[in-house]
Amino acid sequence: MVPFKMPILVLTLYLLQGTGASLIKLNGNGYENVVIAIDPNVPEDEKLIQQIEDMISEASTYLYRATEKRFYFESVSILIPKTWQPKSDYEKPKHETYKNADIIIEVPNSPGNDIPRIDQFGKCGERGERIYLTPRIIRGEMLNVFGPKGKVLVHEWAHFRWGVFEEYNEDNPFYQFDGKNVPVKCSEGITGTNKVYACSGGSCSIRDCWTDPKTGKLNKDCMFIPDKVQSEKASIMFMQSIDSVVEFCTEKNHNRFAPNLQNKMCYLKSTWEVIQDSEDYKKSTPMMAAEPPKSRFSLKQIGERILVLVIDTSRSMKVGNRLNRLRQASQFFLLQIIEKGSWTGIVTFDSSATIQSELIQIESDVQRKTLISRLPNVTVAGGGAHICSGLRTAFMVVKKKFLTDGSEMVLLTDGEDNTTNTCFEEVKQSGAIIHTIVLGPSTEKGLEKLSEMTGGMKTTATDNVQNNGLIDAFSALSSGNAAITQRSIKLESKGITLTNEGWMNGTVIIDSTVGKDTLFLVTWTAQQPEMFVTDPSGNIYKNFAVETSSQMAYLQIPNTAQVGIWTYSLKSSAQTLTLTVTSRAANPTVSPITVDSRMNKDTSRFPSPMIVYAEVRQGSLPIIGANVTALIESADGTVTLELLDNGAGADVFKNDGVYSRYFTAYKKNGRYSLKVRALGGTNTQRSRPKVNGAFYIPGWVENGEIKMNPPKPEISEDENQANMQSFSRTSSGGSFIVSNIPPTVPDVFPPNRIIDLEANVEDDHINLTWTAPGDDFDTGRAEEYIIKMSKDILTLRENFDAALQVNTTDLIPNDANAKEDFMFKPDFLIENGTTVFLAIKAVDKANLTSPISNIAQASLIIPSAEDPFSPSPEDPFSPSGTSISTIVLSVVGTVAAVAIIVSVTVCVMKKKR
Ligand SMILES: [Ca+2]
Ligand SMILES: [Ca+2]
Repeated sequence: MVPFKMPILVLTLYLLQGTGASLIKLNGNGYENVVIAIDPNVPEDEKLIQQIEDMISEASTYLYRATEKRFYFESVSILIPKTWQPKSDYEKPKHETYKNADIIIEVPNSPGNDIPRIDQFGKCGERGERIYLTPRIIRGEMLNVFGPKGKVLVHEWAHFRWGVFEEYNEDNPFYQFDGKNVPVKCSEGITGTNKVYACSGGSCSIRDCWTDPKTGKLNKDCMFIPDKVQSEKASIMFMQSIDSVVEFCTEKNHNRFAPNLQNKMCYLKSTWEVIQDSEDYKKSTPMMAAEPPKSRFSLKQIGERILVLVIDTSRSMKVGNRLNRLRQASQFFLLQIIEKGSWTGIVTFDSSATIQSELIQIESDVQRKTLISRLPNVTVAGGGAHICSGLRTAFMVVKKKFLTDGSEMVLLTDGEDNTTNTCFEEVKQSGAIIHTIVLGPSTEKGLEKLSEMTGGMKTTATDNVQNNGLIDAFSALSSGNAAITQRSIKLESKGITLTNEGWMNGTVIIDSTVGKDTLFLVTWTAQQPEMFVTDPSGNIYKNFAVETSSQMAYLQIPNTAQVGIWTYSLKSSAQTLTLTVTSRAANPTVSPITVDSRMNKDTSRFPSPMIVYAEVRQGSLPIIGANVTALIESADGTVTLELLDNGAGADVFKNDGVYSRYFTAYKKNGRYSLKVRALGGTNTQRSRPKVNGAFYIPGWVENGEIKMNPPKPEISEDENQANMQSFSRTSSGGSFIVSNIPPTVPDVFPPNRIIDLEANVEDDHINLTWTAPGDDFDTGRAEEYIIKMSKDILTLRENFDAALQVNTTDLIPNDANAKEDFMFKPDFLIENGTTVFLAIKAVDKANLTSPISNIAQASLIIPSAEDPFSPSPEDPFSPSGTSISTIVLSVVGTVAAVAIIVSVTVCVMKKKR
């Protein structure tokens, strides 16, 4: 194994789990409960808090104006790290945690790399995950590059809240239009100049751009440099840094020809049109006042973790050996998952509740063992379950020492209680966070609600022991506020049912980012197996601690576990075995590789599809090239899906470390749970962070003079490319409920929308490439493709069927996610300086059609030619379907000596990040 070379990586809290759990509410016109968290690695600086408040107040004014007096920031909580000096005006957080924070203030991943960014996985109009800013941006030190911090936040907010995309294109900043190279911009009225800024040997110079005689394109390092003083007001999603820019592009001034992500993802719509389609817009009416109301702030400091296990011991918990499995899982939680320093108590309930343990602060294994000894016994099992009395008693336990605000209740139940709504108000008032773990098939809605209204996690475990669901659910309960280096990281979670005497063998990779506190946990259902673990040097470990009555055993590896491949061997009689391996970061200053996963929503009504997302990252750096598999379990069995980071189908960005896939393999109504496994091999790389956020302005034209900003810092190739290593991770992605599935499922799923269509002209042919969709979104094989072209971009979007059809008789679709490549000779002359637009749809066996793809553009430019083409005698693009005479791509007229140079621009972003 190639050892992981550690660059200077600044540690950031890395958080995905529980996202979608934002606490923001739009009340009238004001956004309430926005949570901004200062990462614990940000050096203590009290002034930063005031600067964050200033940023919000500024942003609120910009937002109000940009949205025609519709939206502003009403109330914001700022989460202050535990390590910062306490102050009397700091409150205790309630439901606000680092996990559900909307904006994180982080130290940049390499010094000087102060770039605002946003995690946005979804389609046009879908909310983003979270905004990241750095202290230097908040202090106004990046003013020349990104503009005022309040405007930066409005730009990021539009991504985050309304799912709009960038209107610039960093990789391809120019495109060809009307025979000219023009900058990608929105609106077109933005003025500036195109220049090259070249530095060598310590001196820099500004030069003119030049056109490549072969392609007709501008040279690669040509940049658009905006004028400092101008009057154009749009658009915020292009360059919010320009002083005059205070609006979004609208239908009127949107540049639909610019090949940027906004046009690609949003069907050429302007950002303002997308905002107008949002739920926020629809449920609000503009205000009258010239200025928005003032934003309110609360400062909340993270404190110690306070957690109570609230365990259902009612009669129904005897089914499927639930109570013993619960003992196993909660023992594992108390031994390994819950962090040192946490206060923990235990309450059990059936028709009434009992305190099993008051709050104990975990300082060493002594307290862990004490708590374990107080877990309910297998034989305890009373009458019906009363969840509300369990929760009330848990609140009481907390109140003896602390406020209930921000305390966590881990509610374990089979959900056989429909009276939980009787204590909703009390739960809300308590300020406590309720995590629910549901055993068995119950879909009682009250439980979801408890988690939802308090920002807690929702997990589920079936009675299928082999899937290890309950232990997975508990392992997901590491603190939402602890630094990632303190959290338990799951490397493996597996189960097997042996029908005869046999072995459960396998390997686990310990990579260099983990290895502290490594634990192997084994459970069984009948008889204790023989257990061996071997480290990479061949040393054998047999000294498992055995809990015979709980049918479990665990092995703790002392110090830091050796990097490499560990093997385990369990010899057993016929029964079900499970194996779980967890560890913690090896180095308190190096972020471990993490995998976080979730579905795009918590509930789905058939036939609405769902999407699985898994983020594989080290700190903020994406890990690409990993094998990522989702296991989606229901009472009816487990479906396995390979997740892809290919920028096609469900996956919006290629190589951003977010692996995605559609899930449509619905079987029965009920509760499903998600688990994701990620394996890193020799193809795995750490990639540069995805740039998705405000544009880095290269410089300004001021009084006719060009003033350049310092060039954008880059992470060196070295740090990215050389870092290959193997790792294994397993992540629990929570649970979701599906309803309305008919007894026999018809084909209602079309092929997915193609979002990576590219066009190239090669001699007299047009070459198209894209990623194949499947029969059902990104699974299976489509039946046929329909390709259309037009000189008018809107004809393709609005009237696809009527546009000129490309003959695709010989084009047979490949399996989903394969690369498609199709070359054809158009039956017409492409005039110099014109652009043709192309789009594609896929059709499945049930004759269901995908939405129209992104629109690719192909342009012909002959540099320095006056007008080598005469006009085409007839317009082949007329939708009347008249037969088209064959016109050869040729040079007409007197300038025959001019070489024909055919080039192409493409209406897609090349996502080489
Ligand atoms: Ca991706
Ligand atoms: Ca289908």
